[in-house]
Amino acid sequence: MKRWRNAWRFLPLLSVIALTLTGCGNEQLTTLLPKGEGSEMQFNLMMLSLYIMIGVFVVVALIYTIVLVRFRRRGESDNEIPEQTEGNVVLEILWTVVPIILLLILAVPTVMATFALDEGTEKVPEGATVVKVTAHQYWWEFEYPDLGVKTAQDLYIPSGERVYFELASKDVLHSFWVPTLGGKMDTNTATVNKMWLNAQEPGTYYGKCAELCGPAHALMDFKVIAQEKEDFEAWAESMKEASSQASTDQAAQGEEIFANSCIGCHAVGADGGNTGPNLTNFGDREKVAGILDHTDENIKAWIAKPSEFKPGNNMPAFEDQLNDEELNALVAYLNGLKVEE
Ligand code: HEC
Ligand SMILES: [Cu+2]
Repeated sequence: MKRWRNAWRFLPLLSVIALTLTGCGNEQLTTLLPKGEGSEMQFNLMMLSLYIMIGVFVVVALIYTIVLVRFRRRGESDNEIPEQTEGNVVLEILWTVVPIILLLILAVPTVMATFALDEGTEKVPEGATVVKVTAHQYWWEFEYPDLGVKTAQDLYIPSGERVYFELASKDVLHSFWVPTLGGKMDTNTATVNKMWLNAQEPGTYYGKCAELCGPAHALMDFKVIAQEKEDFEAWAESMKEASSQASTDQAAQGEEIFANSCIGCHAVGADGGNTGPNLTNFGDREKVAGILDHTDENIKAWIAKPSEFKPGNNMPAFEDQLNDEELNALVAYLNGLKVEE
């Protein structure tokens, strides 16, 4: 008895741990604060099963407690054995039928949601935005085939409508996941997987790779930037017209270095390779390589030695080839690559 009384002393500690852990979330990266049509459907299914589980738990715990109290042995002299029952038709029907009903309540909406989440992916409705997503170790490429636009890291979509995705991978298995909006779905090398997302409000949502894909898997982050339809269309328009014209001498020097050392892997506008992320709107990005704060220092550090930040990634280090002045020139050029004001 004494030992149990002492156990209560841990209650404050447990509450502190619980409170601290509730702070370990990010509202742009959670399934529990859904901001998308798909994630809301999934959240409702989760809550439905939670309520059913709580209901079952309460009933079972209640019966358990009643039996425990009512049929307990009352002192030394209590040697009476309660009435023994064997087989009870009513009870057996009850505990067979009730779970069947509960499973039906769970199964019907689950199956319906499963089909609803796949709706339209085979035959995309007229006028909908389609995005081809290609996962690479360890970055994301986004192409809008109908708009003739390509970008990376930041996925721009119109809000308030379903956007259709064709998901594939360039190298190994990855998985595309934007917890706040819905998903997730694997990206494969041989097949194209399809899904849609619908961000109900404009905003920035975080995405992650959800399939272990190599040493920098945990750093394979991206962002979804959902905008009002006209803002999105304006963005796509300016992406098409984006010019890589350097505006200062320093940036012009950077452009030249870029044309010599980088363009084979990185495209700006329509020109360049796609071994690395398209940098047409690099200056608009909040992060460098999806993970580092967008500061001049971080850009330089990244170009000098990318593997320092993302182990095993496919960009070579330039620390031995470029001096500080050249790195500064590159930064000036890269930061000038903007399409948004
Ligand atoms: C062999 C191909 C290759 C070359 C050459 C190359 N890169 Fe990269 N670069 C990559 C890859 C791959 C990534 C993506 C790394 C990752 O996130 O896993 C990348 C990422 C980047 C990023 C981050 C992009 C973003 O969207 O945040 C910058 C900036 C960058 N490279 C600049 C340069 C510059 C400047 C040069 C030339 C000095 C250069 N790269 C040369 C392959 C290359
Ligand atoms: Cu991955």
